[in-house]
Amino acid sequence: MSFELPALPYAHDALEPHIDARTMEIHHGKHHAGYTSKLNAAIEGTDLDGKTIEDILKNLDMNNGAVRNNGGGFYNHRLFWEVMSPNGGGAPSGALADAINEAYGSYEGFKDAFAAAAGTRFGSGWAWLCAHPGGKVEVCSSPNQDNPLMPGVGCGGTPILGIDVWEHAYYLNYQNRRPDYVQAFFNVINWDQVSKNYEAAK
Ligand code: MN3
Repeated sequence: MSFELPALPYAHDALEPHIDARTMEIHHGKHHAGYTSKLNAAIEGTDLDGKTIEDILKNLDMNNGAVRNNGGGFYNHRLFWEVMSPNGGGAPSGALADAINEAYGSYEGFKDAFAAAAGTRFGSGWAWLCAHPGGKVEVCSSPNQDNPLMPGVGCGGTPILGIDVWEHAYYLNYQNRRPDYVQAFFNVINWDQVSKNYEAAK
């Protein structure tokens, strides 16, 4: 059994002007495809073959660089495409909004915390909103293609929302202006999907 590159749930240009079509083409068709094929090569014939990606990451040997980088890359980007939508933006609602308000005071408080995590992650990595068992939510960040499912990474919850802050995610359109990209990301967040992820994870 091998992992397959998931199809984008919208057209390459659907997130413009916030994320440009060329970035999406390269990011999905080259970067994510590369992580997927390298993950398959890394697990082929090992005892990881046939396991779910969540199982692989939760029980990861962090010294296994090929699975750490490419398994993380496979999982992280799959989540990333899913939590964006051309009909996104706005604010969370329901139980997720309650949990965000509990943790950060308000949606604006959450935005500040998330943007700070994304903005201060040095070099390449991700910022996350994670859910803990019981329903508490927490913002954290991680380097490279690590994510909080992996042992000892970030806040240790289940990622329900993530933003890729590698330069390949924004450089064509935003160059070095990572904060502008992060602010634009709030306009495409698919809160319906993030709520579903929250219900599944908490
Ligand atoms: Mn990426």
